[in-house]
Order: sequence, then structure tokens, then C-alpha cells
Amino acid sequence: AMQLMSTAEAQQKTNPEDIKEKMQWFADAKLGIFIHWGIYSVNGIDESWSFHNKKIAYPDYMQQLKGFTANNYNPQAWADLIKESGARYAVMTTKHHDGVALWDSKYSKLDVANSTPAKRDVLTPFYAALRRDSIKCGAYFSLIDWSHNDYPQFLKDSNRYDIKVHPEKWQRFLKFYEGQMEEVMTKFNPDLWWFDGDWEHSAEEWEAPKMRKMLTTHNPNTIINGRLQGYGDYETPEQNFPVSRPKYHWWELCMTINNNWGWQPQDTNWKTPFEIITIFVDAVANGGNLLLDIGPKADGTIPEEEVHMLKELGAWNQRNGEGIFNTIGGIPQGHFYGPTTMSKDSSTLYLFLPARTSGPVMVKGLSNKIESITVLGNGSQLTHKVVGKISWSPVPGLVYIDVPENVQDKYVTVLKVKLDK
Ligand code: FHN
Repeated sequence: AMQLMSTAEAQQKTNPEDIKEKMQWFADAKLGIFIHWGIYSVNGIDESWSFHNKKIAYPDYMQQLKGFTANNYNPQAWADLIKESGARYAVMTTKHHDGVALWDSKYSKLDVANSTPAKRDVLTPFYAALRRDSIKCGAYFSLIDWSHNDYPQFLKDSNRYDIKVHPEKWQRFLKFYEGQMEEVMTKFNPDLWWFDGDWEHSAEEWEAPKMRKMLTTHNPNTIINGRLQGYGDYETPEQNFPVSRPKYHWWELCMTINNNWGWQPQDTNWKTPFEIITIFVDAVANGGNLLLDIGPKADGTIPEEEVHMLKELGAWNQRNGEGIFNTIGGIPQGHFYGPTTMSKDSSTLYLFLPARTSGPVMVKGLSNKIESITVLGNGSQLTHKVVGKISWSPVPGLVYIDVPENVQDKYVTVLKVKLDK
């Protein structure tokens, strides 16, 4: 029998009307680059989960600190590559569930500045480079800290405890976690906070409203993802494309290029540029963004497959970005068998062809007259005909657009349909 899966429901606790203005850049951004960089890239194993799932002993996992050199780390080259991809924001792991901070933290020695041969805060130069390239700065911050002595799910040994029995321990952890969050806030003033790991505790236990208040008081324009037990501004479905539009007003699909967030050399299951671009346009057509992940190696080298992907994406955006950036989600699916977007004034419709076509493509139920149809990237003018239009009836008829094979994009072709007012 057919088995269909749709998306989990999430409820936004913030009022879209109150945050509309600060969300504008995010709504227009469409593409962000996610970066999972940490000591897990030394052995090329699962970020944090490898010791959590007992695939490696905790002390052995932490041995990786010794191999985190950042020898070839070139933050400006990272930022420039991100810029080249067409992305408007980047989200960097400031601290994953393993508790290893990528900045120089006064609250813990477990950071790359004090405990690795890199011997420096690697975030400051990266955020500076992003800002030079006018890319918005996002900070991934794990609420969970599986290395901290006062964290209840502490995994170095079986030191688990019940918060209700030992509230003083939880209070100590909260002080630490809020302190580190404040450090990231004052050092980098993120344009966007990307929390993760909220599932281990309730909004009350995380003091989610208080944290939100602290961050938005410091920077009223900062954007917070929904993984703060709902006290955020937008939703972040992960890996699987949501079948229907998520419930939050704003959303972003986060996705890996192979199957892993961090660098793992055995994972060669790379998605193709065609696959990534079709996912990207599908997200944008449904009013969302794509946050595409890369996992640099421990020395700071970005794997060549990821470099290639970002460059191909960038070249495609150069040709077709007009149909992506500063647009809004398109018309309901039933009108056209591919994704669509619209200019904000709805005078132009962009049709995306998710596959090469040898025949004309059809649009249903379009009452406007068409002024012109051009192919983005090469400017070819296309002809169309309307069939089934009866002069005395308001029913619009079917529009057939001729798309010769030689004008089609190597990945996804975008047709710009100008409508008369
Ligand atoms: O547990 C993490 C995982 O390691 C990775 O960081 C992803 C990225 O969205 N988030 C968590 C799972 O939701």
C-alpha cells in the first residue's frame, strides 16, 4: 500500500507581526551555508554523537583535541567561497553537544584556543571576514553540553542526576551555559542564533524566555531559530524536505551535501549539483530558505566536493538568481508541475523546470495576458500559445510555452514570465 509521510507540526510562540521587520533580510536571503567544524573532524567521526552512542570512549574522543591544528585555515577564503555560492548568511558551530568551544572561553578550558594546537579563537577572524563580504553572521550554539560536570546527561561516566533532586547542580549548569551564550553574544553579536539540542529539557528548564530576552535586548534585530522550545522566530526542518509548508511563518531547510554534518572521509554519498539545486528551488518556491552544510577538515581545508558544489551553485545563481533572490513563494502547485516564485509586486512569475524538457511546458489557470517570456541566464525569448480560451468565457485557457532544448540550463532552467498589469 502507499505510505505517505508529511511534516511534524511545530507551533511558533512568537507573533509573526511583531518580528516581520527584522525577518526581512532572512526572507530575502534564500541561501545560507551551515558549517560543522570541530574536533570530530580530526578522526572524521560523528560530531558528539560518536561518544554519546558509545562508538568511541569519551577520553578517546577528546584525544582529538590534540589533532585540531587549523593549519590551513583561511577564514577569508571561506567567506569568499560562501559569497561566491550566492549565500547571504552563514551559520558556524560555535559549540556542539561535545562542549568544545571554538572561541576562547573564560568559562571553560575546553576550547580550541586553550586545548588544541590551533591555539586560537577561530571564530573572530571568520565572523570578521563574513562581515567584510556583507554576509550575515549566524552562531550555532548547542544547548546540550555533554562534557559539563553539572549537565544531567553527563556522559564521561554514569553521573546522571535528576534536576528536581539536585536543583543546585542544574543552577550551576545554567550559569555556565548562560555565561557562554553571553560570551558569544558580546564577542560576535550574531545576526542569527541557531540553537540546537533543546529536546533534552523543557522551555522552563532552559529558561528559554529569559535567554530570548537577553539576546534580543542586546540586539533587537537578532533572529533566533525555533529550537529554543518554540521561543524562536523561524522553523528548521532537517534533512528531509518538508512535504507541506511548515507551520512557522518563516522557515529554513537544513541539509547536508553527503550524509554527514562534519567531515567524514568514508562518506562519498555526495548529492549532485542538480539534486541540491532542485531542493533549493523547491524550498524557495515554498517560501523557505536552504541552509546547506559543509564540514571542513581539522586543518581548515574545505573538501573539494563541497567547494565544487558551492561554486556550481554560485554559477547557477549568477545565471538564475533573479528568480530566487528578493522573490516570494510562487503560485499553488496545481498551476504548474514545477516550483514557481514571484516578484514582490507579482508582475513577474518565474517557472522552474526541474527536468530537461523536449516539449512545451504548460501553465493552467493564468488569467493575465503574458507580455513576454525569457530564459534567465541567456535572455532567449520564448513563444507561447493559449489553447482552449473561449472569447465569451472568463476561463483563461491553457498556456503552452515552447522551450527549445538549446536554451535550457545545464541544471534547472528558469523562465521569466512578464505579465501585463
Ligand atoms: O544533533 C545535531 C546534529 O549533530 C547536527 O548538528 C544537526 C544539525 O541540524 N542538529 C542536531 C540534530 O537535530
